[in-house]
Amino acid sequence: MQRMRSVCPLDCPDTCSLMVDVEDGKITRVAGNPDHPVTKGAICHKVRRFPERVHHPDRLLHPMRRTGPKGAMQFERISWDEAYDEIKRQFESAIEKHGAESILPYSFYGNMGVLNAEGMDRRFFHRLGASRLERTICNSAGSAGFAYTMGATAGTDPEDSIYAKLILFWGCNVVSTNMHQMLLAEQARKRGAKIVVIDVHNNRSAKWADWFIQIRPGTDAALALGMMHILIRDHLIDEEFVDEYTLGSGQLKEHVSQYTPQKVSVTTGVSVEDLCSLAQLYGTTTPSFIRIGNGLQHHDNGGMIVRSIACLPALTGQWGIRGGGALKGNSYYAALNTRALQRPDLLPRPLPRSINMNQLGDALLETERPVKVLFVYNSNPAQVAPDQTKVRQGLLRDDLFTVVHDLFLTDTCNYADLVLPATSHFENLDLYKSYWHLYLQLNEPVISPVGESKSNFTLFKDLAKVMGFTEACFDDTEQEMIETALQNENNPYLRGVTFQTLSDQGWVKLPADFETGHRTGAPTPTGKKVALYSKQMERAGLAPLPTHQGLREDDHYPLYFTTPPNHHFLNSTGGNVPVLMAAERRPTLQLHPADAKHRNVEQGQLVKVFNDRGSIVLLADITTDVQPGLVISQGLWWDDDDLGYQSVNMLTSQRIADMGGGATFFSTRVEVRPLT
Ligand SMILES: Nc1nc2c(c(=O)[nH]1)N[C@H]1C(S)=C(S)[C@@H](COP(=O)(O)OP(=O)(O)OC[C@H]3O[C@@H](n4cnc5c(=O)[nH]c(N)nc54)[C@H](O)[C@@H]3O)O[C@H]1N2
Ligand SMILES: Nc1nc2c(c(=O)[nH]1)N[C@H]1C(S)=C(S)[C@@H](COP(=O)(O)OP(=O)(O)OC[C@H]3O[C@@H](n4cnc5c(=O)[nH]c(N)nc54)[C@H](O)[C@@H]3O)O[C@H]1N2
Ligand code: SF4
Ligand SMILES: [Mo]
Repeated sequence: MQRMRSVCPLDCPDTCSLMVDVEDGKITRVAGNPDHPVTKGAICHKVRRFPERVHHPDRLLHPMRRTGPKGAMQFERISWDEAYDEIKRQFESAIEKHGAESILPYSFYGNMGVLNAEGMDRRFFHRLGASRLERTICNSAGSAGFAYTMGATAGTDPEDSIYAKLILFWGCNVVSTNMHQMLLAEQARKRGAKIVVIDVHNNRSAKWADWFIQIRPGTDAALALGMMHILIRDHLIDEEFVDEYTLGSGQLKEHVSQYTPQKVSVTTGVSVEDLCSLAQLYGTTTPSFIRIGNGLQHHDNGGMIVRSIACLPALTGQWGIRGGGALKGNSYYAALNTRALQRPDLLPRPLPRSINMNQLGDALLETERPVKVLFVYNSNPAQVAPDQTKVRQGLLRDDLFTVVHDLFLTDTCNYADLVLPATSHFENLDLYKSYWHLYLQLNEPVISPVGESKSNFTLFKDLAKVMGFTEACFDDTEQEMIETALQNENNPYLRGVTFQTLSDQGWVKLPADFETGHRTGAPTPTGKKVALYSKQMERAGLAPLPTHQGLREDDHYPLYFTTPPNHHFLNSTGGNVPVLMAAERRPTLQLHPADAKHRNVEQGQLVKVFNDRGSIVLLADITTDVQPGLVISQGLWWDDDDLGYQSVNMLTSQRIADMGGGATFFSTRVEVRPLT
């Protein structure tokens, strides 16, 4: 038995360091690395069960070609050479008849490795001249809102949150989605901190917190503005900090006078009493730390919600105090040399069109400038993309050639013409950054590729040769690419970080300094000050001051429908691992007793959930964990014909959020009826 170091590749903020046991070329155990300062030996159940995923009996072992109609999951084995020949033929034919823009790559972060998620693939598709994809399905609205306010997606070092005396988890289900932030908050709690969760439902984190504040969907900006109103009214502002480090405080003070506690209470559903207590607690506790989640920004007004919350720490002078501040995402600190890594200079001029990944359905159904070849990797769009009725209608097109590179026959493979087997990250060399903690980590392979599987890196390097691309960048080895990526002169935090140190130590902590980092360092577009009033937003046609804006979904359907992740899957990853499925039991619809009674729905009954976009069947779970007017289904389950289950994204919209081209999954409205 050999015990080796690895990194968790999943799209999870924690980016854990792993210790992996390998026997006879197989992984027998995955555990948390006890030496890693953030992981500290603890990992989630999902990844402890990774041996069952990596050596799953359904793991794809060789390329396959479709033999039946689309949607019938009939394939025959072919060789890699045959697969490459076919891809080349399809690319060339699409380019000749419709131009290279008729080829669309579709990928996300199924594997967060820098080379495999946003490295050789980018070089390849840039050189090909394919349509560009805006990868906006996850955090882009909120990150844009945070950056407008703070100047960058840079917040508090989460390791410092142990010093906080008050922690707000705002639209963030940490117990399930960021477990090491929960463990750090536990340490803070032992030192006397109070933990508050602000959420639309009483989720696992709300149950663990000291105080749960239930809020109506999409009204968090109003709550933040109500807090500002009270902070100003009760003289709880750090005037010195505000004068020195913010812009537009006069305008903000005048603006928030309209957000009276009574008015905010009506909008948010939070009582005046709770609102005042929260504002006073926030205004009188130092250090205070806000972990801003992704859930609250999957809304029409998601950018503005995060932008509004991001103003709070500046008003009470929390930046520059160890343990104070806020964190939406920390990707800024680990900014790599993306120009060298991804080679955007290989793109043709004029630049190819760019397609928002949240509007895949429309893109596939577009006939003027059609997509003729869709190339999917690191993602499962037939589950995760909104408005599945349209997505699947598009995927079913006979004149669309679809390639899917994955480890399993996902629901997307169901529509593929070619399926290509992908390695797991345990089989690759790659570099990992985190969008939460400040460690860069190197992942070296611990087993050889399973079957004939290839990494994304190898696949796109091979395809470059197949297509006859002669640029030297397609000869790079993994190590060369990592070395290139680390050379970013514009990022002082990367100075001195080398492949060798990463290989020797496994990780390096980026030396972000909480004092200079935030008091003056955040390179804001408004002269290194926190933009309470944002001229940049004004220029972009957005409200320059934090503002509550309503959701845009047609209110023809009475119930809000929110579909956040569950505890045991990672998006749709893990939805085919029996032990994880068993832990989640079944896809359910949680609804409040009043809403159930009104519709004659009984506990455990099958219900139809529908709107104009589609209709799905779920098992009713009647509970006061949700508020009246809101129904919740957790987790992105795989389609199951026996259960009659289809993706919750049948009901969600391709509508784009107010900023960053973000997704609006949680602004959906539906009606529910007992299934007859
Ligand atoms: N176990 C597990 N962990 C994961 C994932 C997973 O699928 N499973 N996915 C990973 C990924 S890709 C991401 S982006 C993160 C997401 O993790 P988080 O940042 O925690 O975001 P969500 O879980 O989407 O939503 C958090 C909470 O916000 C609530 N919410 C919805 N609308 C609102 C609102 O208007 N206001 C407020 N205050 N709350 C609202 C949701 O119901 C949910 O309880 O988790 C990562 N980690
Ligand atoms: N209704 C609703 N929809 C949502 C969300 C929600 O909360 N509610 N969350 C949204 C968010 S925040 C996100 S981030 C997206 C996530 O959407 P995706 O990124 O598509 O996430 P997954 O469903 O995990 O699919 C990742 C796929 O990549 C594959 N994969 C893993 N490693 C590799 C590799 O090395 N190579 C290749 N080729 N494939 C690999 C996995 O097997 C898996 O099938 O979903 C979004 N969709
Ligand atoms: S999914 Fe998240 S918590 Fe689980 S092992 Fe991976 S990084 Fe750690
Ligand atoms: Mo995400």
